[in-house]
Amino acid sequence: MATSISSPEPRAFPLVSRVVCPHCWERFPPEDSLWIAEHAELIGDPRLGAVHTRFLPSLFTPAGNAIDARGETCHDLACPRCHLGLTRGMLELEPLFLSILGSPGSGKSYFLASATWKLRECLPHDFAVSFQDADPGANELLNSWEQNLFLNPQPDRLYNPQVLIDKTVLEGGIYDQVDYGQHAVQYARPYLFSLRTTPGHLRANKSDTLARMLCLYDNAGEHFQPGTDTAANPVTRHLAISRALLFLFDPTQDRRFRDAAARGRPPAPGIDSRLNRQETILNEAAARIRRHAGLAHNARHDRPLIVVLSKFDAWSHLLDHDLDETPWKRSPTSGVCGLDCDRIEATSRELKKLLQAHCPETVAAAEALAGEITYIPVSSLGPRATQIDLESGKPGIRPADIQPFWASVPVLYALQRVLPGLIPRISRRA
Ligand SMILES: Nc1nc2c(ncn2[C@@H]2O[C@H](COP(=O)(O)OP(=O)(O)OP(=O)(O)O)[C@@H](O)[C@H]2O)c(=O)[nH]1
Ligand SMILES: [Mg+2]
Ligand SMILES: [Zn+2]
Repeated sequence: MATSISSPEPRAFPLVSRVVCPHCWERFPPEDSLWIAEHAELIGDPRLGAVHTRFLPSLFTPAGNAIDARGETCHDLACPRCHLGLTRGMLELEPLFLSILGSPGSGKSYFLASATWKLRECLPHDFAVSFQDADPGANELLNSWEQNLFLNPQPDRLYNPQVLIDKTVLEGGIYDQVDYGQHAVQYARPYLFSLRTTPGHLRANKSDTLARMLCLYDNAGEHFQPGTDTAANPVTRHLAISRALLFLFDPTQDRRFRDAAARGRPPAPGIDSRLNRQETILNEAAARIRRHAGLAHNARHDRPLIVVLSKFDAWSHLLDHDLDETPWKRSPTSGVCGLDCDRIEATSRELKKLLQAHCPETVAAAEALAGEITYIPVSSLGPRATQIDLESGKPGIRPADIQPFWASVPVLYALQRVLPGLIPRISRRA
């Protein structure tokens, strides 16, 4: 039984003025958060069914933890609207939502796994920013993908790509069902990372203002197709509150681009035969953002749009020059790196020309949606990882050969655009 007092001690760390639930996107003051009972007999919640009861506490321990109706000290919080669990960091850090969208099979899940793996390395090492799982439970699936690709116990085996990372399903285990009485709603589970400056950072003394909770979502491509955004299935509504949009455009799903890449050379192994009209995804995203953010029907979104051209290993020869290095450099004076935005933006101009030549309607759809657009090439796997299995004749991926290319750059660039104090850009004059 816990020792109880009626109100908690003041916290040693400040809370945000408004929490944003990463499940249902409700905004509420931190003191409205519910607590999750811990006593084994306090089971049953009107919204979630047979889980520990959610409650608004009146008794707290001296350390500020709520005490449930059976006297057990509680540690976990929940959203007052959807009742789903909230990691404590959501109360302490401003959220930063980034949306990843793209057609089925465009490479979103592979990109997310490669990007987070690379960010874990370069953010602390090069930019003096810690990047950590804010809720290891919530990030479990993504962690297992990273493990399959980068820490695989049998790295020399050739794996079916869907064994390493399965196609993202449209319903089931990776979504949470909430019962609002009259209707049930399915929410997408967020992946949560805390971002904080570390002592070597140029603005380490401003660490509080630059710390963020990065919230990312991995939807199934089908969720971005017209007609799939409903009140019962609002799984893409993060689009409207995202600080930047990452649209994965897969050139290998466009016949004209694919034909240009294949001209005079053998087809890249492992590229499947599906073709998609990908600009429809962008047009639908634009309609959803305008609807949910309350914008006029032809208004441009004021957030950066990053068009991530995926599977660069399969079409890199269409770019005129080599892009071998990572686009950031260490400052000899400060010891931390700055992002080479000039280089990223020069590459973007070349990619835009390439897209305009092969699929101009995608450029037009991007320009109708956003005022600031950057095109960035990414390969989540690198040029050697995908090979044909000689026994089955099917494509496979050998983890030992995975070498992502620019996988972290879209997120680093998005962070630079929305939070320049956190990720500095290289200044040529300086
Ligand atoms: N060559 C190459 N293939 C890739 C790359 N990234 C992903 N792929 C292939 O593309 C397929 C689809 O990738 P996913 O990440 O599952 O695609 P998705 O966008 O998440 O698809 P949905 O979950 O259906 O929406 C994978 O099975 C990989 O074989 C890449 O960088 N290069
Ligand atoms: Mg997926
Ligand atoms: Zn909620």
